[in-house]
Amino acid sequence: FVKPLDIAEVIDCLESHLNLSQSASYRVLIVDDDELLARHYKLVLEAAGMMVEVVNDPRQVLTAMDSFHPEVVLLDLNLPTCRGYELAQLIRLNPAWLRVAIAYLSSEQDEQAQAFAIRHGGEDFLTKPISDLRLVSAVSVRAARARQLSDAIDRDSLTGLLKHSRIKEQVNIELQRAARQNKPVSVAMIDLDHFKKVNDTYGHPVGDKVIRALSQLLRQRLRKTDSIGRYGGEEFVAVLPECDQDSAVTLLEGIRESFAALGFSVDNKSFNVTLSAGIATAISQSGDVLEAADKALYQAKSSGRNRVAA
Ligand code: GH3
Ligand code: MG
Ligand code: MG
Ligand code: MG
Repeated sequence: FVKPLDIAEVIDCLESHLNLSQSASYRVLIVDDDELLARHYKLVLEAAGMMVEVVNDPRQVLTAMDSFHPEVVLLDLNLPTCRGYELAQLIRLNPAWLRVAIAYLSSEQDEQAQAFAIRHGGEDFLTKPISDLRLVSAVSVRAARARQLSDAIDRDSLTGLLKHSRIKEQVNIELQRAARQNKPVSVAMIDLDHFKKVNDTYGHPVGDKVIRALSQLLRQRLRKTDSIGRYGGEEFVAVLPECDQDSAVTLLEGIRESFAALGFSVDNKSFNVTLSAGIATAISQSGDVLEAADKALYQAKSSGRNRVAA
């Protein structure tokens, strides 16, 4: 005898085993011409903390992919103007959507038809009718997996911060957004001072700890909408949307001070490490902000280190 589970229990269970959480708010795109049913799925998934968009007309799928950036796509197979697997194929043609998990959610019972669909772009076949419980479990497991893979590609393993290429991309995305909205965006380039000496004196593993400590501090201090990347070995880039130069300087001054006050210790010896930061702010689309931040960082270094320059 197996005790029937309720949704709350399953979500609890998923949270503890897969490190899922409601705050993860996975993004799910539902493609189904049955408006009522799609709305029901949406409500169920939203109740489990996910962000859901519904597309009833297959012609709007690519636009929704572009604007909503789903992590999981649930595709109906029988649609008015096409078959679901054709949409799966279309999605798979674009490398930008490589990481999206595609599952069919259809009342198709024929195994041949299901297998055919799976050979054409989707990875999985969920059959209707589906219980709320099955839907939530199936989608959250796939979303968690998709995000894990995505993070493995985008994030640095020592710090969990965005890798070089991704943070550069993020700078451009935020610059474009800022120009569109006519708002400022600031970029900070942060570099540890005399870090070679830290490694030479205390060893590379201790140096790694210092790098991790700074990344943790940055994560704590920055906003949810900010992005942080490990730009190089002991060099970091923070992108701060809707943050003007004065606010960016104040923020980085606070971080600089807190970091300098952090004590590290090895074999009863304790030491401190400082950082320097360069800040550049773009108001409307202007020159290379990263380059400007780098120049400011150079200023901070050459005028004595342990300071913020803009
Ligand atoms: P400056 O104040 O001018 O920045 O001096 P610096 O010694 O920090 O100079 P530089 O930026 O040239 O040196 C960076 C050092 O950081 C060199 C490298 O050994 C060390 N480093 C880079 N990546 C890592 C890492 O992942 N772990 C550790 N422990 N050290 C690293
Ligand atoms: Mg249908
Ligand atoms: Mg350095
Ligand atoms: Mg450096």
